[in-house]
Amino acid sequence: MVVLLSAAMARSASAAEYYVAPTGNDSAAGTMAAPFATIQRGHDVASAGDTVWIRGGTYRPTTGKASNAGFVFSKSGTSDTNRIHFLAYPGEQPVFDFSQLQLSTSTAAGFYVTGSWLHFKGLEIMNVPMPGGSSNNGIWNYGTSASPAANNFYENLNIHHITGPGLSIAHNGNGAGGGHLVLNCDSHDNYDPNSSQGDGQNADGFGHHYQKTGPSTIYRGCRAWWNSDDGFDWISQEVPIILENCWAMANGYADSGTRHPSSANGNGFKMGSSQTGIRHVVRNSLAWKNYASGFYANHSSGGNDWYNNTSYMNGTQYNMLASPPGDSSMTITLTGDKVHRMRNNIGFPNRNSNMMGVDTMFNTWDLNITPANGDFASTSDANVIMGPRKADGSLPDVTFMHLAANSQMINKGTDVGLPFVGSAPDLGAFEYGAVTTGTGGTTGGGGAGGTTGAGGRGGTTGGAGTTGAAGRGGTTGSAGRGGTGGGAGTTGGAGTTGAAGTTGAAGTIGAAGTSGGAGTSGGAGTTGAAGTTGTGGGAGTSPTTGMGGSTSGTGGSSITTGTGGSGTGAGGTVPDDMGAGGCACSVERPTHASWLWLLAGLAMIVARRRRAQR
Ligand SMILES: [Ca+2]
Ligand SMILES: [Ca+2]
Repeated sequence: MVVLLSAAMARSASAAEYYVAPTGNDSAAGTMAAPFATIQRGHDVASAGDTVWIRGGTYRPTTGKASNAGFVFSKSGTSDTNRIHFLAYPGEQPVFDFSQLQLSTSTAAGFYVTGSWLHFKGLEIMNVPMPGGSSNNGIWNYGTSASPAANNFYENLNIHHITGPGLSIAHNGNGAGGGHLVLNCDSHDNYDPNSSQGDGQNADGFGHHYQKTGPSTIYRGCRAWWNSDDGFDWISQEVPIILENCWAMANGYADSGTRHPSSANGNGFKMGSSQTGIRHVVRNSLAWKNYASGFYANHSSGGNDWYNNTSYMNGTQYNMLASPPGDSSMTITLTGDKVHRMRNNIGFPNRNSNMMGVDTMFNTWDLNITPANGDFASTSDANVIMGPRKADGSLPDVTFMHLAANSQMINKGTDVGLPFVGSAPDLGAFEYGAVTTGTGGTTGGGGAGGTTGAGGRGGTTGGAGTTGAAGRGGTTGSAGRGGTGGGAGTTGGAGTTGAAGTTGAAGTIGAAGTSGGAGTSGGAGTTGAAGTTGTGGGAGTSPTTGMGGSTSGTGGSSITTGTGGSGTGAGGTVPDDMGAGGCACSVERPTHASWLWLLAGLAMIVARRRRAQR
């Protein structure tokens, strides 16, 4: 027992690091100096706790690991603090361009993930093709009872121009799945023009489906725009999901938001259709210019909690359509503990549908507030909200749809357990006067090759000083990534192993992010989420492997029949049997001497005949 324990501790303390680069070679050692060529090779050699660093540049796989996937991630970590990490090398941007990938015609993906406790960070994934009528995925996290594909951490990914959902998480079978954190990810410009289910029918930004048991998943700080179908779609999901600080813009359109495909749905947040009546949470989120509804219950048989959202210029702002389980042809009115709860939401303009079966208070329509442009710091946006994120991966600072100082929606809300400034919560996604809310800890991705790791952040900025914005992790009980943050592998040095990042403590209710005090007011980040693990620097040896070429000569296959004096054919095998493969011998012509002998013989025969006739 002691021996086993010691071995386990030793392994944890010496987590390996591998490197992948576009100029690498899968036969190399996988070191910084001699990197692998593919993330697949990194996966195949990694174990729980290890980190695979992906260097910047473009990777263009042509042959997939499987017929339906560019890369397959089937290995697993063992816990939040012992994941297998696939991380962009600090300061660099790896791009996976799957446009040349040969795929089968069934449902396929660029990244096919069946393992658990994995961590992907900082990767750009694009152009997964569509050889048949099945809509394909950028990342396809697919769990079964045998392989739950649970508890994965998707962070700061940029997924776009996929012929289907950008990030699709699905759990089939009876096994527990879920428990993911999707943090600061973007999914945009996805479109499936040739879907067998209709033009543009399946290309969501984020899809999450079919999970029946297991822990909740959190989506935080994510954006979806210009996806032909929906921004976020939880259809057929039976375990609650928490979605917060997310933005959905102009979904239901293709070609950079300019054209509505005929079968595209076009909802911003499609938070149904549960048949068991589970309750999703949707808060502090923004929907703008989506073709159909900004926020949509999609026939769910149970209500969700919709708190402090802003819905602006969507086809419908909030559509709480409910149906009995399994029968979307009917509309029902939810009652009792199944009703939707809506608080502090903005509809601009107020244009909702199917609002029976909703417990609604303190929303613009309840308060007889008619929002106007003057209520907001800005109601137009020069693509900033679709623009680059901040250096730490959090959402860009915008004024779009933030409240103006004299807005009639300031302090008009009610306390739903979210941080607020002033005498009461405001309406909408953005509390007036609050310092930009932290998005929670990001990964301490440091220590690689001597680069100092950026520590995990316990909320990037503090909430308002007066209220001491509480960490949000605790309110759901599942944020769980607490504030202490990924520390840093501060040393790293060339070829030496950097110190591992420290593990973020679990989020607790109201816990402040530890490093959230930047700025004048200090205080805590709203989430206090995580830093997972910073990992250390890489090892330095670099044996290179020579590739021998094998050259085999081939002989001539035909043998010419000699016509001259030489009777030997050249090359090839010379069969003894003249009947096969050509003959190596020549046919000799009679020589001049033999002609003379022949003539002499004939003369003798003629002479004999003449004598006999006589
Ligand atoms: Ca959809
Ligand atoms: Ca307020």
